[in-house]
Amino acid sequence: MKKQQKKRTLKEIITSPHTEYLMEAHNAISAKIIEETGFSGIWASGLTISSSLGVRDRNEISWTQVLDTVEYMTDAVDCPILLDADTGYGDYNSFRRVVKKLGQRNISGCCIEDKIFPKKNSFIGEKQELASVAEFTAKLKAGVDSKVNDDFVIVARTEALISGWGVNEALRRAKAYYEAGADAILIHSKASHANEILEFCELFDTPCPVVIVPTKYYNTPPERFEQAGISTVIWANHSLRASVKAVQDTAKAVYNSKSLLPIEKEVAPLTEIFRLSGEHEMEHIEKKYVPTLDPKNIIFLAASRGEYLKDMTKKQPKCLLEINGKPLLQHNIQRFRNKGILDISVVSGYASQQLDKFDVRNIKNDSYESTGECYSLNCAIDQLRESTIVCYGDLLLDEHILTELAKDETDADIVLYIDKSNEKIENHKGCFVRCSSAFSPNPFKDSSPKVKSVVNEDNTKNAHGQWIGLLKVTENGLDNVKSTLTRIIADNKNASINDLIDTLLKNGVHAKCVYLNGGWIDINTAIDLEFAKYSEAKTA
Ligand code: SPV
Ligand code: MG
Repeated sequence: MKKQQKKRTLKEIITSPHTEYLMEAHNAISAKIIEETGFSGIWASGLTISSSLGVRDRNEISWTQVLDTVEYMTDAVDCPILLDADTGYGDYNSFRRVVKKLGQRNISGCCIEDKIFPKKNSFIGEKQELASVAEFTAKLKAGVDSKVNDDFVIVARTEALISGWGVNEALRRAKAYYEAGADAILIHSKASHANEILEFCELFDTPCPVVIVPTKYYNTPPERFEQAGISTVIWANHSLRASVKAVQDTAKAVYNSKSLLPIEKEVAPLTEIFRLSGEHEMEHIEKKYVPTLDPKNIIFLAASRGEYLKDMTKKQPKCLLEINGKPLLQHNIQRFRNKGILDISVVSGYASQQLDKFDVRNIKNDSYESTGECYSLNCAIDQLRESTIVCYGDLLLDEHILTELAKDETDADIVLYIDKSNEKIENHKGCFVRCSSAFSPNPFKDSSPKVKSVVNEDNTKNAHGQWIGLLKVTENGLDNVKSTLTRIIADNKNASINDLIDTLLKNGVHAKCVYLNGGWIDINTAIDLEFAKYSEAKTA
């Protein structure tokens, strides 16, 4: 498995000679936005992760729930994340496991503060109790010993100023934490000016990076921090606060107007949400892993009445003959849809309006009585696209033939489905053909036979088989098939698909032969229909 490498390590950031800036995020989408804005890294804030989950900043969620959240965040970005790990979620032993797990999950570092578990947010109440230096340094040491990689950063945060112990106590603690192995010291303050922070920086004569959180002394110009040699500034909660305000304003406007009109232009477009969640990658990923649905669309040629069926097709076309409670066309529609071929056209002629009720494209050949199959196919020429199946509307195909169709990949121009039998079938319209080799059960013999020529009806003994009434036009052959079709019907409006195949083969088209051994019925007579009912009942 490939391990995600961060663009820069958190260690590089905290030890850089310039002041660096981290901004808060509380979930993956906010992390992504912060990274794209250009921030060196992300502060995964305990306060905002908790409150975005609707709970208080008092260790109300478990540390594994924090870990899960921050894992989504780190997966979404290439910049490092510093997790606010509160007090380490317990004693030194809990912290050992936290450090190990964070490292394993590709979080760049964590910050722990010298308060007592369960902690409270620094801006709540006064004089919060601090952990002893001995206890906290032991916890730090245990964390340092549990790092799973050397780049993992442990920031030690002292709340000495927050709890009112003054700069000297903060310095004493910071020095001890550094000596215990902390990679940086976070000195926190809730004063509205930066005086105590700047004083701390001046007196802190330890070669240890200093991190600050100017939530309350926000009016200090950034140059002051830079002059003071501060390593890293954290904007600790502003993504959440910005989104809370934006959601409140939007919700209010929609609620009051009962309309999206006032806000539609103010909110991020949906395309932006798709972009942030990485939707664009799917096109490439789908190409790599999802087998293309080949073919994509089908044209049924179903214009004829089917006069051999006499009264049965007096009021309806042949493709609507009922087979075990369902019209033949419905059987076909369902079967092809199940194979992912959703784009279905039917060229109708006799009683064409009866096909309107089906959920397919009904293309009417109004001259069906005086024209042939090529003319019908030409009526659907706009639907003849790369990888299109053309199928007689009176064919009923076994499941295995459809599976064959769906998986078949080829660089041929057309694919012809050929039954290996050369026995004449009464009224079946498909032509007899010769191929580059006869059907063989030995797959090594000729694994890609080609159809070479159409054989005269009177000489079928020479044929390798007969075309069943099913073909596929591939991307390679599309232009050739279309132009040949146009030429043929300009000459002869009654031309059949056999004529089209014959002309294409004579012109040297590359026609792949897929041999079949039964598994299809061309319904032309009452006997065919009974046989179709019988075989459907058997497979149902
Ligand atoms: C946080 O963002 O959760 C912090 C910073 O710890 S503060 O809220 O200032 O304590
Ligand atoms: Mg916090």
